[in-house]
Parts: sequence; structure tokens; C-alpha cells
Amino acid sequence: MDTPYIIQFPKIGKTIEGYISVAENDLLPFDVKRVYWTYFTPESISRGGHAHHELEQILVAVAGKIIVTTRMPGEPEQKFALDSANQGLYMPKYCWHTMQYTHNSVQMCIANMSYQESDYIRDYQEFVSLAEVIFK
Ligand code: T46
Repeated sequence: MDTPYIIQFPKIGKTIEGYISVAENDLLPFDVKRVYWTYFTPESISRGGHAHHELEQILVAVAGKIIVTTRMPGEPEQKFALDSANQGLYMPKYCWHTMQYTHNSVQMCIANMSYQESDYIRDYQEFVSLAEVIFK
């Protein structure tokens, strides 16, 4: 079973001219099929609260700070603070996750498949029960 991990992307440039970061080739653990982004999330809101059967993705805080809480089946909870635009959090399938954002956050998600509502597990008890069967 894979676990979430941080990917460092190259940071090209200097303070006086700004930076470019690039996500390509061997740094990506899958072929990219979709990119989406989340913004203007109020600080009082927690998003996510689901896992996926097949979706793998990388979350990047291209602006602001995002606290991502993850739980893999049978594993303790982990917390990641994303606050660098050259850093991404890889989340494998069957990773239960929630996110909280600072008001200025922009979250970019790089994903291995197109949007399919049937891929979501939105009920935590269903996630726990499925995980017991799949990862026993
Ligand atoms: C995830 C976290 C990190 C679409 O129609 N197409 C899309 O590609 C996406 C991502 C969402 N939607 C629709 C589905 C819902 O009606 O947008 C609405 C909000 O989606 P959701 O409540 O799932 O949003 P988040 O922020 O809780 O979760 C999203 C992704 O959906 C999810 O896969 O892992 O960001």
C-alpha cells in the first residue's frame, strides 16, 4: 500500500525576478489526465472528507497555506502543511483526506483520471469497512 508523501518540484529563478516550478516526467508518479484548482475557500470550511477508489493526485498550494489531514486504511492520521509553491503532496488511492485553507489559498490538483463521482467514497464508515476488506 502506498502512503502520502511530499514531492519537491524544481524552483527556477531568483528573488529579484521571481520563480518557475515545473511538474513533469519522473517527478510525477502517474500520467496526468486532469488539473483542477480550488480557491476562495473560507477559513472556517473543511473540504474533502472522502477517499477514492482509483484517483491518485498531487495537491499543490500555489498560494497560501493548506493543512491536509490524511488517513490510509489501518494507519494513523497524518497532517501536512503545504505552504510552498514548489512542493506537492502525493495522495494514493484509498487515502481519506480533508483540507483547510487560508483565505488567500489556491490549491492546484494534478490527477491521474477524469472526474467520476462513482470513484468517490464520501462516507467514512464505508471507507473503514471497505479498507478492512481490501487491505486485510
Ligand atoms: C479531492 C479534493 C482534493 C466536478 O464537476 N469536476 C471536478 O473535476 C471536480 C474536482 C469537482 N466537480 C464538482 C463535484 C461537486 O459537485 O465540484 C463539486 C465540488 O466537489 P467536491 O465536494 O468533491 O470538492 P472537494 O474540494 O471536497 O474535493 C475536491 C475533489 O473533488 C476531490 O477529488 O480529492 O478536491
